[in-house]
Amino acid sequence: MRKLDDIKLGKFLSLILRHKPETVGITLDKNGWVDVNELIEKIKLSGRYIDMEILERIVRENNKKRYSFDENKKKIRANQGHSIEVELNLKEMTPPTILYHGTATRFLESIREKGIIKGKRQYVHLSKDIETARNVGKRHGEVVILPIDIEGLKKIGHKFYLSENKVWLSDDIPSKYILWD
Ligand code: HQG
Repeated sequence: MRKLDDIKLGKFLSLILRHKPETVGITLDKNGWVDVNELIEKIKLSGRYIDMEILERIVRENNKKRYSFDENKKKIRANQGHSIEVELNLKEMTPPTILYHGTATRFLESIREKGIIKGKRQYVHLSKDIETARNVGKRHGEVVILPIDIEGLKKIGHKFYLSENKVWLSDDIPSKYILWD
């Protein structure tokens, strides 16, 4: 069985818990949870070593706190970032006046035209500070930070949610609520 480091195993967990659980023959329940023992067994069957101690360490130490156990540590799920449909039962929250979206310059023309869209994910991801937004954006190329007019969006009834690991999530953002200059 292959022994992966925690970062590689964490990425594999993201694939399973957010995008393609079928990779290891798992289905998530409607709230995105999966049984911990089943997850461990199925990952092992895929040829990668994992046990409860490793899983607990990843949940505890993952740099973005991407995963959570339920209170009995019987189930696990990703806190956000899903491309498959799951109901996270996120609480609607009021964000600060401005949030930031980090993206790449190559997307700007399209964003100006269509606004910020969810694409494959369930929500648009927004950051509370510029530094976090920069880290999100630079994954895609030459980074650009777009401040978002939260007050304006609130006036039109736009909803915002804060994930367990403090990522602001929202629906598509029309171009006119991006503070372009
Ligand atoms: C862009 C990571 C063209 C959007 C991060 C982004 C985050 C458009 C890309 C989380 C567009 C989608 C999410 C439009 C939006 N035309 N491009 N109209 N509207 N885009 O990865 O926000 O490490 O799906 O700007 O830290 O980059 O996975 O979203 O650049 O929290 O935990 O399309 O993923 O977290 O890219 O990142 P993504 P994102 P994890």
